[in-house]
Amino acid sequence: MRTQVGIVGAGPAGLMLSHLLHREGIDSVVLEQRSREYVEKRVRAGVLEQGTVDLLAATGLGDRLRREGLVHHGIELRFEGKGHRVPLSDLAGGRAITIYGQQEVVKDLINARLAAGATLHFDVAAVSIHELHSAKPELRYSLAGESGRIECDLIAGCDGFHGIARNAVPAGVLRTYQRDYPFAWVGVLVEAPPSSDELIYARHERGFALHSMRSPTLTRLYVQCDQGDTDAEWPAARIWDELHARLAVPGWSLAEGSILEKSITGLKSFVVEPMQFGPLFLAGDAAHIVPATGAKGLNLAVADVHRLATAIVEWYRTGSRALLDGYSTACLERVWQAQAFSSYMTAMLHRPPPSDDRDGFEGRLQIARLRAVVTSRAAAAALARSYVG
Ligand code: FAS
Ligand code: PHB
Repeated sequence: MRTQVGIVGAGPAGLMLSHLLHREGIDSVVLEQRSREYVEKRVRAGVLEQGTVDLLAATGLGDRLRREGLVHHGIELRFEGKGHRVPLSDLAGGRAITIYGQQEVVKDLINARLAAGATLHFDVAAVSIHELHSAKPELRYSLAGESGRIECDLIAGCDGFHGIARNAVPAGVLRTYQRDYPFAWVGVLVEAPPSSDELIYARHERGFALHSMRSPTLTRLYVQCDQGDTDAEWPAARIWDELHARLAVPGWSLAEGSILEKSITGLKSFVVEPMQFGPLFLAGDAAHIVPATGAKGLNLAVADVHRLATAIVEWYRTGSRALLDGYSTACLERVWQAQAFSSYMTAMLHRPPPSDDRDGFEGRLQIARLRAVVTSRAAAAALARSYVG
């Protein structure tokens, strides 16, 4: 089998890349290890930056997003028992965020690709990448017990942090940067109307909490837990106790409801440089991970593949490799800005382990940074511009 671009992974990065290439008449094959049902059900990101929304809308994926997406013009920061609204759009040139679950983006992309007759294989096993030194790099895989090979011009590794694409690069070529945070998030999807119209980020002595949502009847909530905490250590009663305590401000209450989904997600910063090797290009979580505090993960993945698709189209149209050769450098500029913002938000809002803050200095710094944001328009504008992207 032959294709122009072989894509490993049908998450937001792989699907969006295939969609963008198709719109320019470039064919691709997408190989996904999980089932369609699995990837469409995975509850992950929820915040779309203005640029992501604009790209989805400009490429024919805006209908349901416009109907069901919740456009927000502000977020609330809560600390020391008080709430402070950050008017994002007023501070960031009118740009807004849209709440629209990652699984909805994935569903829209899969429907669009299948409607366009895409070669999109689910339940694919043993994907491997070969011949990166030749003009005909290859994907090999097993599907329904049959082994397959696809000769490609280019290969995109969109297979997330635990994928195989990064490992196809010869040893010694890639440099990795990593920070593992000593805490994680317990995330719950709750069948209850959101208790606030906007997102609430809360810094509390007991730990961080986040109030988000997915629809007028679905609330998405997170509480900071220790790295390594297990599902069993966080029964519903404990989750609700911590949410009520950490989000509390006078005159406000959090609506409870049945927990439809619960997961514990570690917080990590990770970057690999460069994000390309010969005909192999890494995009999204395959190349970088950001702590979810900045709501950047999904948006970075989309930004990567938008840049990659543009470069690939340029190469096929003109033969120029300039944009392809500059892909990694251009992406990493944005990646490190997102890392910096996500690290700033994470440090400002999460309770450090007591051993890392014996005298409470870190806690005082957090309050000082939060007070700066809610008293200085310049500080608030800097946060707003980074947050809306
Ligand atoms: P993805 O990981 O989404 O997709 C990679 C795909 O490749 C997967 O479908 C996987 O099955 C497939 N794959 C892997 N190995 C393969 C192989 N060998 N062969 C074939 N296919 C293979 N971001 C936020 O902004 N906010 C959040 O709240 C948030 N929560 C998250 C919670 C969790 C548990 C995780 C893991 C991530 C979360 N993220 C969040 C980040 C997340 O949204 C990612 O940034 C986003 O999924 C990136 O998309 P992709 O790069 O496509 O990677
Ligand atoms: C979410 O709604 O899932 C969400 C929102 C903001 C974040 C992280 C996750 O920073």
